[in-house]
Amino acid sequence: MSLPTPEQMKQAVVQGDATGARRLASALVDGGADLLTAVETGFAAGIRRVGDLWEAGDYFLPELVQGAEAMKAAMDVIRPALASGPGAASRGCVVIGTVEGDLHDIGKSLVATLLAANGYEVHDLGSSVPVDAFIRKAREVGAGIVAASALLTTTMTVQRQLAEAVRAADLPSRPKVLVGGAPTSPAWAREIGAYHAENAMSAVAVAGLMLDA
Ligand code: B1M
Repeated sequence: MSLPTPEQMKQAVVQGDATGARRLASALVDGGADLLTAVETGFAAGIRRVGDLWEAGDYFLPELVQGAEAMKAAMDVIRPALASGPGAASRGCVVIGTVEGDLHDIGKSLVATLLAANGYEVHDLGSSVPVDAFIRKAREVGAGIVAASALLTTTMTVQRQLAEAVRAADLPSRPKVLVGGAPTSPAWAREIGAYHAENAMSAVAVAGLMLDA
């Protein structure tokens, strides 16, 4: 049986077809596909297309929500398979979340999954996480990395507050801050004294560099 094509995956999300997206995701897992590439070229391309249609005024909020639900349905099938990655021994401890006021958690969850799959002990606080909650958890678990996602230009400023709060908290584990999400950039990360990763795969590489630095 042939594997689903990126176009089929993209269309399932664009059409908000959660059942179809779940079925395609199962076929990818069962067929031994390269799941990260499939997500990026298929389902994620679909959700970005939904965002473009919404921005153009062709889609309204219900279609945006349906697209996100289809994407999540696929990720619910794919995440456990991605999570069975190579690493077993802990390479470091990461506290991750999407910043307060921001409900976008698909990209953040992908980053969390890949970090866990690559041997990091990951504490995922979810979305709309207050700065205080990041700090409390980082203190509790002795995190080496505090990782924050932001998808809105209005919420990326919370990443600056977080970076400042982490420095001010003077935690015994001296965590470094990693930021990411569509509106962020390496220049933004430099400005706020943090590290930056463009996507989930590079987050794994950057986390390694951060802990070695
Ligand atoms: Co929202 N939304 N949304 N949305 N939404 C965007 C972000 C937007 C760009 C759409 C658009 O206008 N084209 C726009 C933001 C505009 C701006 O700020 N400049 C927008 C808006 C405006 C809004 C609302 C305000 C809409 C409204 O209510 N009027 C509202 C805000 C709600 C809130 O958060 N308070 C809203 C709501 C929603 C939904 C709830 C419907 C849904 C989210 C569901 C969910 O996540 N559970 C949603 C969605 C799905 C999107 C789009 C279409 C897709 C986001 C996504 O999941 N992408 C998005 C448009 C777009 O991105 N083009 C959009 C797929 C994901 C795999 O990619 O998240 O970029 P991404 O993650 C990547 C990288 O960025 C990186 O790695 C990931 C994997 O490669 N990365 C990191 C992410 N986090 C990282 C952290 C790291 C490292 C890398 O280290 C810590």
